[in-house]
Amino acid sequence: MKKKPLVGIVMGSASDWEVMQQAAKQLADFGVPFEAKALSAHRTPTELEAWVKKLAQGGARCFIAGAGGAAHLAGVIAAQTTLPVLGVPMPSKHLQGLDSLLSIVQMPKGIPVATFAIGEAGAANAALFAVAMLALGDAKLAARLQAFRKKQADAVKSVRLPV
Ligand code: RP5
Repeated sequence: MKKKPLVGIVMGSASDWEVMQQAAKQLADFGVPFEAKALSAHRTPTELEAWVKKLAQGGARCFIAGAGGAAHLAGVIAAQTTLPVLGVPMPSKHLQGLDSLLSIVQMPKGIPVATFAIGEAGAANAALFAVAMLALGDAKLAARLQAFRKKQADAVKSVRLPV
């Protein structure tokens, strides 16, 4: 039987998948069950609300939301749930994602969204942050996260420069 999603990954458009698949890949690598969906704060607000409710009631622990331009997706989700919402700004055509970043990061006091870097690094880091939160109550996951960090450190330490 398919495991219930612990993380909801949502993006404003199918065109965001190219970036947001980094979040999905990272969660899959850690064995964290997730559900990924394209839903828009502006174009499908009713369906978005129903999906957030469904996931929250089903036991999801946080949401990762990627959107571009006037990127209200993460904020709109945060308005509907007290679960942590992690926002990922998409690179955009005209302002290279600065519009997305400012739209996501400038939430009004009282409704927080944790905002990550623009693009692929942000998508992967949002997933790693979700893993870190879940690892607080899951020793096996915490050990996997430690091993992941060690692997990165070892890769840096093994570098031999040609001098
Ligand atoms: C936003 O507008 C989406 O998150 C996407 O980043 C951007 C462009 O959307 P499409 O025109 O590809 O549907 O809502």
